[in-house]
Amino acid sequence: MAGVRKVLIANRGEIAVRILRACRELGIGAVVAYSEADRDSLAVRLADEAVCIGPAQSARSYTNIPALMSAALVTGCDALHPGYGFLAENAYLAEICQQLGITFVGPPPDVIAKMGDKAVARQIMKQSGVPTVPGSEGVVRDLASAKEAIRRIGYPALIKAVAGGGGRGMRVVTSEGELTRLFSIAQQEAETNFGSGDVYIERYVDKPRHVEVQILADRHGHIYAIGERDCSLQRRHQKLVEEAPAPNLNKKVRDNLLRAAIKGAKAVGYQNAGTLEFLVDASGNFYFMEMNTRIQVEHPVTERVYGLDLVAWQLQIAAGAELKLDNKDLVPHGHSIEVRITAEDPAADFQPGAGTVDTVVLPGGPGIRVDTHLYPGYRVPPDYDSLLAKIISWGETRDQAVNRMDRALAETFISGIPNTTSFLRLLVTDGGFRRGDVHTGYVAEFMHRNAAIISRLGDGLPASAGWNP
Ligand code: MV4
Repeated sequence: MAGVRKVLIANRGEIAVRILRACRELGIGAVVAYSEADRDSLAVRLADEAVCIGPAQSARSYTNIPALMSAALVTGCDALHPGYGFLAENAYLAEICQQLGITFVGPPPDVIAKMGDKAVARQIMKQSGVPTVPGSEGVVRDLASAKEAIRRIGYPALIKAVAGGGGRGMRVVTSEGELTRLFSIAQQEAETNFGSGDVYIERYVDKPRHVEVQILADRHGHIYAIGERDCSLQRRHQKLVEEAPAPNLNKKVRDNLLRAAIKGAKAVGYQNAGTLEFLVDASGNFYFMEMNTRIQVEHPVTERVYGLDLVAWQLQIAAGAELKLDNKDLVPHGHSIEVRITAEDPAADFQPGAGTVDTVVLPGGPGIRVDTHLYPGYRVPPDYDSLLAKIISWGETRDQAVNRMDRALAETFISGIPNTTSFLRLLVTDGGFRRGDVHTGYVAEFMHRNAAIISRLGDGLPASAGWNP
């Protein structure tokens, strides 16, 4: 056994607190690495030990590998947990950890590198029989090759920039005429925006759902799919709401999806916690998109319906423990929903805000969990992502989970900085969401339908009926 006795938490915000809690659950020591901007953070205040790794700018602190490694070595850590974001999917960090004898809490460096290259990941999945979106074999260089590729896959098709990502650099074409007009424009746009004019082509999946499968794999060959999450409610590729299990997913489709995910994870020699993302169309066809080699923001909904502590398992797996689960452990119990409260102003096109938190009233009661780094008087630095709190509800049924989320959001009150609490309450009480009628275009449609209400959120108008300040 590698053994893990003291972990460097190479992250900030709510996930640093989450990792710290997992360390405490396991009786492992923890050191919080923090930037100058995070000196007064909750993670630092709760930590046994904390070490400053540099200035606010993340390039000089949270993504500075020498600074992190020095922090780990001087504090005597034997493991490093990267959380999500920052260097969580950086193969070099995993590699350097290995060389310094520090256990990286994640998969081996070569697995991170392979899954980090989207073309390589897709190729490996395709070869091992995991469905991928039908498309061109690699880069399409000219119009003639584009026409040829689309002859096989049909219209509508999607031109994607190789160097794009996060939904940027995609162009739908619905006919050969449109392709002829747009192909060279798409190449030029790719060159201008991403520094490479390389594009490829895929069949366009209309109104897909984003469904992802949670993988947990130990270092002894045990590998499990811990169910799926639906993360279709996104705004500009930022997730707003996630849930487990995915609503209205045909049982056969679900079984095949989980089987495919296990097959893919086995094919890459996966270890630790990871996620395979799929697009699922209205007919139940699913296609591998990418694999995330980290713990994800939305992991709590899986924890809630499977009764597992995924972060604690990440640490135990890294320490060499065996993970043995029965079929009965792999049956979800009830339904769980997460919303992400961010420091953005929904009435001002979600403009991010920073500042000092005044009042924080967090929800509780049956079926509610809150993961947050907020406390009254906390100053939200402008330097990092805007996540403030995750509220996770649970119910025996999806309806109960939605009702409890509605109640929880009504109880929630955060003042001093803009936040999305009332917007999220409006969203989760919307009719389509209530029916589980979700897809990746849902939020855009919802915003359109509710533009008048959303533009006045924050004026204390609707959706804040619970807490009277
Ligand atoms: C697609 C697609 C439809 N058809 N590919 C957006 C982010 C990137 N990871 C993949 N994305 C998409 N790829 C084909 N062939 C629709 C999307 C998409 C999307 C995917 C997942 C979650 C939210 C999304 C929102 C808009 C578009």
